[in-house]
Amino acid sequence: MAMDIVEELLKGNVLALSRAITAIENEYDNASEIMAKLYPHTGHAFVLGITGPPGAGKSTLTDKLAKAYRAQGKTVGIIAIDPTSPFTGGAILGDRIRMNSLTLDDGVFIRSMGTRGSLGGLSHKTADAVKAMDAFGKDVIFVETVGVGQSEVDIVKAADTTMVVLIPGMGDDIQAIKAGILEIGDVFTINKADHEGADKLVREMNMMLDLNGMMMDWRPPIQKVIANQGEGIKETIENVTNHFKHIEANGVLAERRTKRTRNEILDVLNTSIGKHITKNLVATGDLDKYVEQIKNHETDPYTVVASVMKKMLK
Ligand SMILES: Nc1nc2c(ncn2[C@@H]2O[C@H](COP(=O)(O)OP(=O)(O)O)[C@@H](O)[C@H]2O)c(=O)[nH]1
Ligand SMILES: [Mg+2]
Repeated sequence: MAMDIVEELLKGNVLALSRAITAIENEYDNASEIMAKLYPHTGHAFVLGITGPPGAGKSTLTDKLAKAYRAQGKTVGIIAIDPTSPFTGGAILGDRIRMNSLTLDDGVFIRSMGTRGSLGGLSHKTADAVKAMDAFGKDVIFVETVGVGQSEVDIVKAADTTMVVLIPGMGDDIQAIKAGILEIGDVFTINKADHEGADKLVREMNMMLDLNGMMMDWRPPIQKVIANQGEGIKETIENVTNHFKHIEANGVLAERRTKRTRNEILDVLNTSIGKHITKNLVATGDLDKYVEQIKNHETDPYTVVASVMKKMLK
């Protein structure tokens, strides 16, 4: 039984959506074809990136926000990225428990993507998984990712609006991640406002944003939240909605999407060229030949690559 994944996905078959994302994640041969067929059906979903340090309450917050969107009658997709675990276990299992109440709602689709030890290619895979959910018909898609390093910045580039979640008591950590969060945060959430130091953190964030914000036409709002008690959720949704409306009106959304498409072409191109050359190198036995030559100190990897490139691009 060969099920037509794309046809079934577009009909609303959850298993097909699941399989499509598995194909994307594992780079199966049919992944490109699936994406090509899904592409015309994308572009309707609102994509919300949620990032911040581990344990900040991102999953708890996602659970509450997702429920609020469901109450508005919107369908929800959630992609939880876990760069720490080489397997889709551990923290993801915790996420599942945190989002437990959602798993019974068939208007919500939750998918975790492990990085299997490397973040390479993950931003591209995440973007494709978002598209699969978009084509499936999800109205709002969450991308939850840990941290604010460059890899996470790349991942949240798939988002229309990015929320950075911070918590009190991070001490000097906030200084260290300052540059990263100012660059990517459209909306800030100070979660665990039941803990001491929330107001201080809000003040610090305000100061940072004021210093940074002279030239910005969007001043990222800062909202105190107690996610596990559902406090500040309504305001957070409002902030997110306002941001989306803002970028829709001033053309930034269109700009971001154009940039994304541009990067996508380059990404796919780089990957395909890389794969093509690698395959060829292995199939012809040239790779083994080069390894032998390097072992004998006759050449080095850099010279090898230079000559391979020269040959391939002729
Ligand atoms: N005190 C307090 N704990 C919270 C709050 N929000 C979440 N938590 C708890 O913080 C822990 C980590 O939450 P989680 O959502 O898994 O964080 P994530 O790693 O950012 O996804 C869990 O035990 C939550 O119950 C909050 O507002 N206040
Ligand atoms: Mg989480």
